[in-house]
This record gives sequence, structure tokens and C-alpha cells, in this order.
Amino acid sequence: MSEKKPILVTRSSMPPYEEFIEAIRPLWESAWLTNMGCFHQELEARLTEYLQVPRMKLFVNGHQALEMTLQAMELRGEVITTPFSFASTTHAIVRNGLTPVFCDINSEDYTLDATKLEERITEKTSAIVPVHVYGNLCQVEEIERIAKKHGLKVIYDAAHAFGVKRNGVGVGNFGDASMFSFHATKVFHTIEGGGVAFSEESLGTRLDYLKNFGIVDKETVKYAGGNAKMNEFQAVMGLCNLRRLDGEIAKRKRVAARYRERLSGVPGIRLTRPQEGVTGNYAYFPVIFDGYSAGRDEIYDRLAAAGIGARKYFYPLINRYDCYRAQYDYRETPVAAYLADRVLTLPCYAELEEIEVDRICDVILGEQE
Ligand code: T4K
Repeated sequence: MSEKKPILVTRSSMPPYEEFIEAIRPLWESAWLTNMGCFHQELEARLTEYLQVPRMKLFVNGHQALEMTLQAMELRGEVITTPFSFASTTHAIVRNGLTPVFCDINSEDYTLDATKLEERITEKTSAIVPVHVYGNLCQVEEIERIAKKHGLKVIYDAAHAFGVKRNGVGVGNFGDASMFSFHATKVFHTIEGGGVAFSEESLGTRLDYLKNFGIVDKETVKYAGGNAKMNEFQAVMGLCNLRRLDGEIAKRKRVAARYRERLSGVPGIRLTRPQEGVTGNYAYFPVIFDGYSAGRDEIYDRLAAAGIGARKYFYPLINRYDCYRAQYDYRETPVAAYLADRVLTLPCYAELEEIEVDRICDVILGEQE
């Protein structure tokens, strides 16, 4: 039976129904549903602990978390980022009235190529927004060395990197701030949701104001803020999911291991090499088809015909979007352009069974009945 079940690129982890219902019961008693209620406060504290970061603020989603962090830093001019990401990364820069400047990525882990960073810096540059894409850690030391030399802020898009550690240090400790996404499709989710980790206390105060219309107190509005508060239902979902998170990541690890068993060493199929000292979260399983007997698009179509929804994350590149292509030339980021045409992210989630991973691999390897 399970052989015929459609498989999508991911599937939200759900807490047991009764547990969630029981956990939201107090909301009917208090009728306090949003505006930094007690569950919001509890989740903020728990996540600060789980991610081992000095400070953390929660948001309605990851995008608003990033957009408001850039606003809180009062950046000006140009911000360097990569085009190999989800739309959100560049949009957050543009929606702050800043100009994105695209730096290429490296072909090992698809993060910003720090050797090409300095040539993108001008006197207008105020910050760098690198992306820990697929949960791969950026070249943090080199990026931060260059940032320091030029007096630039570093804000990581860590949407994919929840729980990732290097030599025991949580990923949210790098740079001036790191944005995490808690979207339904992520390793840890609050339905929609996001958070920012940082160390500077005054940044936290500004983020609190900005996500609540810039209101400081009942009679003082200091900033032109927006509304980006996480509500209590989201926070409860997060608290329930956090209890099971380590188990969910362990299950994802088994999925990734099975893919590696089946696909490693196949000529023309390239898997991401695990990074030294990095404990991953197995958020995504990207595969590069380069010189394989079939191209990426053909594999995508074959999988789709078999009811398997792999995704071309991240194709097209952001600098090829309708809204950006007039200002940018994607050929200036050739590695990103090359990989975007060849990458496919395979289904990866805790509930994915080994038999389903095998079915996916059979289709890719042309071994299905
Ligand atoms: N930066 C980066 C690098 C990001 O990847 C993202 C988000 C952000 C910033 C912004 O963070 P948020 O503001 O979203 O917190 C999905 C997600 O919506 C998006 O959060 C994510 N990146 C992006 C990579 O993937 P779509 O358009 O591909 O989603 P969709 O609706 O096609 O869903 C993908 C699959 O997930 C479905 O085939 C089935 C499964 N799914 C989906 C939903 C909505 C579930 O199992 N449950 C669900 O509720 O963008």
C-alpha cells in the first residue's frame, strides 16, 4: 500500500493530537491569545536554552524576523548576500530600502564563497547576509574576519540551521544576529514562526518595539514598526514540538543515511560532504546531478510521474527573478547558476520510511519495476 502513497518534499512533524489539545486548554481560561503571552515567554526561554544562544526574540515568521533585524540595525546602502536561497533573504534586504549585492557561493556546501566577498565590498556596504543553506554552516571565521576589517554587520539567514552546532557551539552564536525559521516545513516548527538570536541587549529592545508597531509604552511610539508577534497557539505548538525534536532529528538522520547508502559513489550524482565538526539537523537532502545519465529536470519529471515531489530548491536563482533580473546579471554568480540548474532536494522528513527512501532511489537509479 505505502508503495503508492504520494511523497512530498517534506511533511510537518505533528505532536500527538491529545497533547496539543491539552496544551492549548489554558488559552480558553485566560483568553490571552497573543502580544507576548506566557507561552510566548516560555518558548523564548526554552529556545534560548536549546540553541545555546545569549538572547533570542520570537516572531510571527522567519521572514519578518530577518526584515526587522535589518531594520533594527539601521543599515544603509548595500548589503551582500547570495542568490542561492529562498526569496525571503533578498526580499528582506530590498524591503528595507537597501540594495542587495550578490556574491557567488562555493561548490562544496553552497554557502557564500568568502574568497569572493571582499571584491563585492564598496564604501556603500553596511552588512553581509550569508545563508546557512540546507543547514550547512557558512565559512563563519573568514566572513567575520572580513566584516570586522570593513566595519560591517553580519546577519546570518539560519532559516535552515535550527539546532546545528559546530564543536558543540550553537550556530546562532556567530555574527551579530542569526534568523531561524519555524515554518511548518522546518525541522522545528511553530506552524508559522521565526526567531532571532543575538548577543547585544539593545538590539533585543529594538526588536521588541519593532515587532509591536514601534510602541514603547502606552503613550510612546518610538519607531515605525510593524506587527510581527508570534501568537500563543504558535508558541504552544513550538513547546509541544520541542519536546520531541531530538527524536525527530534522529529519524531524519536515518533517512539521510539511507540516501547516502543508496546514492553515494554513483557517477554523476554528487552528495554534500558532511562538514567537519558540525552536528547537522538533516533539514534537506540536496543532490547535484552533474554528468549523470539523466539531467536534473528529467529526474524531477520521473519522480513526479511516480508521485514523488522532489523540489528544485533553489532554482531559479534570486538574481533571475522577474523582480530583480533587470538589475542583475546571473552570470556574475557562475557557481550558483551552475548548481541551480543541477540541484534537486529529495524528500526528507522524520516520518519518511526506509521503503519510501528506497522507492525514491529506485526511480533515480532507474531500478523501479
Ligand atoms: N530564508 C530561507 C533560506 C528560507 O528557506 C525561508 C523559508 C525563509 C528565509 C523565510 O522563513 P519563513 O518566513 O517561511 O519562516 C517553503 C516554506 O514555505 C518556506 O518557509 C521555506 N523557506 C521554503 C524553502 O519552503 P514552498 O513555497 O516551497 O512551500 P510549499 O507550500 O510548496 O511546501 C513544501 C512542502 O512542504 C509541501 O510539498 C508539503 C510540505 N508541507 C507544506 C505546508 C505548507 C507540509 O507538510 N505542511 C504544511 O503546512 O516554501
